Amino acid sequence: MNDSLVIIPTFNERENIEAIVRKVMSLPHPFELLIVDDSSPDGTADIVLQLQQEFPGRLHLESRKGKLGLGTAYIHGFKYAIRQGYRFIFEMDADFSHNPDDLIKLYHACAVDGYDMAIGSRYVQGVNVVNWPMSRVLMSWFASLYVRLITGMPIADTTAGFVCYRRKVLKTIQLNKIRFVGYAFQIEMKFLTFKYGFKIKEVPIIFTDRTKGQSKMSKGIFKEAVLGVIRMKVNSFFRHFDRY
Ligand SMILES: Nc1nc2c(ncn2[C@@H]2O[C@H](COP(=O)(O)OP(=O)(O)OP(=O)(O)O)[C@@H](O)[C@H]2O)c(=O)[nH]1
Ligand SMILES: [Mg+2]
Repeated sequence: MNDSLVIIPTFNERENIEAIVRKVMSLPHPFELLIVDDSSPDGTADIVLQLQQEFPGRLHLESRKGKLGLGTAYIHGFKYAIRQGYRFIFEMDADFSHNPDDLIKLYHACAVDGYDMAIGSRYVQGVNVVNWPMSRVLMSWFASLYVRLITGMPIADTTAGFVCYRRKVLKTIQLNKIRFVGYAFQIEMKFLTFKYGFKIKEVPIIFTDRTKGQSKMSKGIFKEAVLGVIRMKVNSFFRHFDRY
């Protein structure tokens, strides 16, 4: 078994899944991959099952019984990673918005430079987003600013979904207490990592809009986040963040 597990949640990613699996498998570091698929009606999981024969022991699949949200898919994956003993655990999208080559940079930040969390960040050096309409860039940037102001965490890209965690971070954060199920889950993970005093590094990356498959963004995501971030901050006043 290798020390690193990359978790990719999927819902209807038939057009991307084979290419992303092959790309990760071809990287110079022998990453293992866990696909957490929510019974995609387009048959994403069947493609993974086929590919498993080509990459025995390196490509893992967890299938859940319906679309249960990005956050819970990751928590499912994190628990799997802790059980299996991986030391470095990554989050990445299936749609090539995150360049798999950058996994090496995130790994380096944690495994060599000693950080506990490495964030593939769009906003740490200017704005590095390609092919998003200006409205979406602005929305994302202002969302990050809003979160930074409310939470006080010194992170430029608070909603980033391209992350490497050192095992002890995921073991310390009480995963069962994570409130958010959608994209705001990304904010909560960073907030908890920050509150527990772990060392966080933002690594500049270039984020590119998906070219294949469909977006799962919806307005409900914002509703969850806008008030949820305030609630999260208030709740933190009543919680102890001691590490044992
Ligand atoms: N398992 C699971 N995966 C999901 C769910 N929602 C989204 N995903 C996956 O999470 C990743 C990010 O979702 P995207 O739809 O790309 O979201 P986004 O990047 O904000 O939006 P676009 O890039 O515009 O599509 C992708 O790999 C999706 O397939 C879900 O409910 N369950
Ligand atoms: Mg995407």
